[in-house]
Amino acid sequence: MTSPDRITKTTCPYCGVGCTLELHLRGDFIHRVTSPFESVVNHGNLCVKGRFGYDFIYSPKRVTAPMMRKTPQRPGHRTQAFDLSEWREVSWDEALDHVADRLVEIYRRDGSDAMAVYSCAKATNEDNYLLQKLWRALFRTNNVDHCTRLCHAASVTALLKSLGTTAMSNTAAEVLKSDVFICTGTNTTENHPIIALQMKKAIIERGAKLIVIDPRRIELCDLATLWLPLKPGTNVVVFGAMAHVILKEKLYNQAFIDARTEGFDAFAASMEPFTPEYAEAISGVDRNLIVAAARLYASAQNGAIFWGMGISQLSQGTASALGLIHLALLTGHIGREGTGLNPLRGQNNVQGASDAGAMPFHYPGYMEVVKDENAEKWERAWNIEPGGLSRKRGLTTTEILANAKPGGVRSLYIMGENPMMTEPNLNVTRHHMEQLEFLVAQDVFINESGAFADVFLPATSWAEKDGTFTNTDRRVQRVRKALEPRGQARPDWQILCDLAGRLEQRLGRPSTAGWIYAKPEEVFREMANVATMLKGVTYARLEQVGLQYPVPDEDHPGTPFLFAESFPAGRGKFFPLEYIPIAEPPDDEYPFILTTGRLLEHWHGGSMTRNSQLDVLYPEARFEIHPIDAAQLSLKTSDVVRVSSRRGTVVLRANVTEKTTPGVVFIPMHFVEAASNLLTIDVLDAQAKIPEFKACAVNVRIASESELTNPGAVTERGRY
Ligand SMILES: Nc1nc2c(c(=O)[nH]1)N[C@H]1C(S)=C(S)[C@@H](COP(=O)(O)OP(=O)(O)OC[C@H]3O[C@@H](n4cnc5c(=O)[nH]c(N)nc54)[C@H](O)[C@@H]3O)O[C@H]1N2
Ligand SMILES: Nc1nc2c(c(=O)[nH]1)N[C@H]1C(S)=C(S)[C@@H](COP(=O)(O)OP(=O)(O)OC[C@H]3O[C@@H](n4cnc5c(=O)[nH]c(N)nc54)[C@H](O)[C@@H]3O)O[C@H]1N2
Ligand code: SF4
Ligand SMILES: [Mo]
Repeated sequence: MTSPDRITKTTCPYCGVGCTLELHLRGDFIHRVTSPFESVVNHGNLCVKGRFGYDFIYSPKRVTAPMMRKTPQRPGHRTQAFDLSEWREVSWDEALDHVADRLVEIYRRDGSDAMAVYSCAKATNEDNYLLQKLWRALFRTNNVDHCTRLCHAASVTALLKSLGTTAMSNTAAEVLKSDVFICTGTNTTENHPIIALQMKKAIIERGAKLIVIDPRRIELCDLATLWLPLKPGTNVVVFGAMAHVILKEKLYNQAFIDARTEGFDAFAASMEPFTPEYAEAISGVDRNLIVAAARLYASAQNGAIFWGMGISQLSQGTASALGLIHLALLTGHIGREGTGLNPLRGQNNVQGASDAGAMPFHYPGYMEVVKDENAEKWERAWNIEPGGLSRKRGLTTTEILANAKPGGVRSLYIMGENPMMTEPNLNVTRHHMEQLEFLVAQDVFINESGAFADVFLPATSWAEKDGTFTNTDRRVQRVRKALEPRGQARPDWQILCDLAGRLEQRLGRPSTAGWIYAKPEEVFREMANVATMLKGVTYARLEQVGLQYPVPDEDHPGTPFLFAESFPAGRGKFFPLEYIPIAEPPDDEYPFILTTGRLLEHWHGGSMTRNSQLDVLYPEARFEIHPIDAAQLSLKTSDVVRVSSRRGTVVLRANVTEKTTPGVVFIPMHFVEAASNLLTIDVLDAQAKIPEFKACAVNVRIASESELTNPGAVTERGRY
């Protein structure tokens, strides 16, 4: 093997586990990725994405020069341009001046409500902090959001309501101290593979017992003591029935309930109807399995709960997450090592982007925008006149696009997101995108959304910049520059500072010198001085190993688990719950429930992994259907099927597999040729505004090979 001329230690750009990477470099090329055995998060283990998924940065499809559309785009007539011949390469000055001119023109004409931005959970804390600062400080709007809205929004809403905080309560590796744990709505082996390794170790080496509650036969079922295969969207009933059993059999922890919670009586009364018999009728799970799961979890010494998108991406997402929080409050399985409530965060830096204030209701550090005292703190920090910052909650991602119309949102700036693959009901999303007056995309690739833009600004990837990411267990870790930027690409934070200077000038806002930073470390300091949970985090301290916030001062060692003494909300709150079925149940015309999700080898809309060698491992979308259903349709693996919902159609090859359950079919979300979001429904959870990605009704017809070029495709081209 060729020896490297240097090795750069950094953090994986894919998932929220936050594994440490060592990039082995020769000149300009990463020729190998390893991980040090002593890495705290992953002990030298990496999944296929961390090990082999880095090469998208060298893809010939990557765009590394600023670009402007040749044909001016008009609202209502905006089109997608994938072919670079439809773009004109321009200088950074021309691109940024144009962006500044157009944004200021729209702001002067239509005011703050016309301005909106999508921030980026792939980018660093520093990038995200600056983006929200820019729109808040200069355009006086809170219309700032990012993919967390499509992700754990319901978990966050439920955790805030009940406990007063949002992050995972424990360190993922503490599963090794749990004797019983629940995995529900998380396909952990594919989506958080290194945490799944720790779970397997807990079971195999430490004898822990696992309860899986999931409609699909995910890999962890092989190691589970109990698997409860519920129908999609019936979480509230199953968790309610578990609570019912715990209440009826008096398996709850009275001392904990008395000392640490409130609202128990009303909650207990609301659980009366949730008998195991009723739950079996609604969810399809054998009542005995529900009783056994309740007993096993309640009788644990250290019971932990891990969950993912199967909980939050439903119109009853908030209620589903509350159902889990209730189980922990009932049994007192929280506030100790190896117990707790663990929503596994998805993107490498979704926790950090949220902490950094890339959200419409909160400043950095979860300070609510509607409260004067919070706005005043940031007015002082950003040298803004008193009363200058908006006290009005901004729009969420889905609301931003839905408001793209005259009198509503007119300009959108997208830093590293791809709504044209990742929002629900893409035909409607496309219509909204077309209505925008001005659209900027700042990304590594011109993705399906950037193809609609007026201006494309080339950002560097994680390997070409410095900064920090915050992983799923609140661990702030360093990202280190290993390579010079490709072409003319620039780090997000630099692009934003350059743009901000131009905007300040045009807006005539007092120059605060607030946009001049020598390095990301200075950006981090500015944020941590006000967002006090990060106060004790410094780059110097992160040099060796990450720190888990809260870190209130520079001597504080970090906080591996939360709630030992109390909850930020004081007492943990129970809420009465009722069950509401999914918005679109199956019927004669659309007899299957479609659930969508992920594959180990791919990432969301595919910009990164489909431009990587990983695409060779899993090159084509597959439609998963159970053998019983396949037999009725006379369908075999590799046959071509046409799958339709009331909103759209995709054509793809079938995979007949017991990984799914009868009546439930699955399409991964990664493939533009068969974009699952053409089918999904855009109903939202009323409280968290998260779409119901996990359940809609579809029908299935056998199709011919020639139909494989997708009739409802969101893009004109086959793929990147
Ligand atoms: N390889 C890879 N890894 C990733 C990602 C990726 O794109 N690719 N994305 C990252 C991101 S942003 C996220 S948010 C995470 C997501 O990680 P997961 O939450 O594991 O993601 P999904 O694949 O959406 O799987 C959700 C699980 O919920 C189950 N489910 C579906 N409906 C229901 C239901 O009604 N009730 C219950 N209890 N379960 C249900 C599904 O069967 C599936 O097992 O993954 C992260 N990791
Ligand atoms: N049907 C269905 N839809 C879903 C889901 C589902 O389960 N089913 N899950 C939802 C969830 S949980 C999530 S999190 C969303 C994800 O939704 P998105 O965030 O929209 O998806 P990504 O494909 O991860 O988009 C990230 C973009 O960032 C770019 N990028 C990478 N690094 C950088 C960088 O350093 N700087 C900049 N500027 N850009 C960068 C990539 O090229 C890519 O285009 O999808 C949601 N959509
Ligand atoms: S588990 Fe997540 S962080 Fe670790 S290597 Fe895989 S994708 Fe990267
Ligand atoms: Mo996510």
